[in-house]
Amino acid sequence: MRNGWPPTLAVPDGGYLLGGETETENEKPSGLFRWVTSVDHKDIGIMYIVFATATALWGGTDAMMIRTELLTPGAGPWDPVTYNALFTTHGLTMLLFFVTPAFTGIGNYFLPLLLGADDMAYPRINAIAFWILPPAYLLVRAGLITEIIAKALAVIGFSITSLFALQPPGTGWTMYTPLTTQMVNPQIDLMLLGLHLSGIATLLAAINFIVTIFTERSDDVSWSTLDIFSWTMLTTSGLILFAFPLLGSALIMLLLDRNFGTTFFTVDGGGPLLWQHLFWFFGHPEVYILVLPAFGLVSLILPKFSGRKLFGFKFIVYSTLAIGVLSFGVWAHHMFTTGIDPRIRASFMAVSVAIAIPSAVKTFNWMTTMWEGHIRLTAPMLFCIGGIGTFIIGGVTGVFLAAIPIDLLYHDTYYVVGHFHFIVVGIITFAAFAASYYWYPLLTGRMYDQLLAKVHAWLSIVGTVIAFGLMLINGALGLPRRYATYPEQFASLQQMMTIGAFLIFAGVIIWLYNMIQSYRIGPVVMDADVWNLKSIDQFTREWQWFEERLEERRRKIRGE
Ligand code: HEM
Ligand SMILES: [Cu+2]
Repeated sequence: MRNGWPPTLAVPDGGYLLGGETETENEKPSGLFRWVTSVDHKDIGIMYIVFATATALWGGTDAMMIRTELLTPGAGPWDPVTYNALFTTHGLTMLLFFVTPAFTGIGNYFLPLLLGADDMAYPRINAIAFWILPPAYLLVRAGLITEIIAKALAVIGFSITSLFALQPPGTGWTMYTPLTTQMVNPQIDLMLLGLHLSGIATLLAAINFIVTIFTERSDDVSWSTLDIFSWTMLTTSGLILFAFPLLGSALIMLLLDRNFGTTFFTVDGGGPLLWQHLFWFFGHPEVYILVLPAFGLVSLILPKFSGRKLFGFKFIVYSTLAIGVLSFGVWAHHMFTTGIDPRIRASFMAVSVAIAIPSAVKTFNWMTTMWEGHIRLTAPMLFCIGGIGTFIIGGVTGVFLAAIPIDLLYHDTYYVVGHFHFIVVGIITFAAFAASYYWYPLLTGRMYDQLLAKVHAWLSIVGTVIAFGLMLINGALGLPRRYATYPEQFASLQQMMTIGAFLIFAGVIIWLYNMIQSYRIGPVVMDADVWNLKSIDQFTREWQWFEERLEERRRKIRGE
């Protein structure tokens, strides 16, 4: 609690959550209607974040069920069909409905503030892009929902068997053909439609970001003074522009194959490999679409708690752009074992190894930023440092996988699962958590419980290293991924992985509690310089905006 203000003025303000302090915001309708009709970038940002939190919890439940099933070598408590559905929906949910909306939400809220813009370039399209997402997600999850409804009805004596027609999809998030063309389950069609719809939403949001950054910048924000997070969002949006239409087309082709007898992916047509080429030409850029905003957040937050400016700003921007370009040239490293021409394979190996260079540039710049700095180990900082550490492990294992001889051994083992989880849970989720703590005072006008936040950070770091570190080991020992059962000798390592996963999960529960409880009763922020950024000359634009709102509110209370 900062001094200087009488307690009567101690109402939370700034941030969006209390709303209603500028003229236009006073005219907003209240309650649910406000949210459904809002085109304000801050409201939409918050809705994205809430949506992403909900889907992450749902996808996280899948993960916990997967880990519970794997506690014992045999099948159970869930049967293998359910198990297949679990890793399918887990992957799709986390990649397309959690990470992407989470960063879109953070971008929506903060980009206009960082750019000095009034709003996004197309506020209405912004709202549409968001509102497409919930129905898209429900389509992907429809099987489970109808099943629950059917079971609930059965309890009260109604039996509607057609509600059981939709089986949860067991295709894997990569939806490889010929499996996906042959499975009769109609839920797969709904899933493909849902994914297509979500792709449209993602594209609309990306176009909005690009146009906003190009046209809505305030006069004093030039390309060289554009902040690092906006740079990464711009690059990510560019990748989306090229990658997602391709996914959309491939999904339509698959739907046509399934329902109208076309032969895009059948043996006498394009063949199953065509799907893999199309899918991974989307899929590899997609992993960078997910990770670049996380890089941006680490680059933005780390200097604030290192007491120094970001080292090599220009090179971080260049490396972002380089990753963006290169990421379209490596897709076949997911296909090394499919028997594609060895000469082509070798060139994909070269580019895949090369993409580690710009990644390493970032890592070294982050370390140099911390070098001889004044490190303050707040929760956002812990998550940044933890994220850099896990990214190093994820990146180095990626370089190993990019080497064809090693990939021939490790492909489709737990090693791959370990590799990408060090990145997707390691740096990506950690960066999102770092941002949630760093900007929490700005969003809510209150402070979170800092001790709980640090406990959360440590649980996440330790849990990640246990869960996914052991996956690397188990994979190297030859345990294949995606099976509901496994040989006895892997049992103890599997159980330890499950413990690691539950540590991460416990951290998430603490985070959720902290976010909600602090919003209700956390100490009110009276001074916009929550992190003492003025002293290190890093009191950036969004905090200045926050300070103005605090002042405005005070003038109002004083009746000026
Ligand atoms: C340093 C750069 C990286 C390299 C060289 C690299 C290399 C690879 C390779 C060769 C594979 C294929 C392994 C196999 O299936 O046999 C792979 C899989 C994967 N990587 Fe990476 N990777 C890198 C960074 C990343 C990043 C930044 C992400 C995520 C944001 C990521 C996410 C994934 C995913 C999701 C898969 C598995 C896809 C699947 O089969 O389900 N990788 N990586
Ligand atoms: Cu890849």
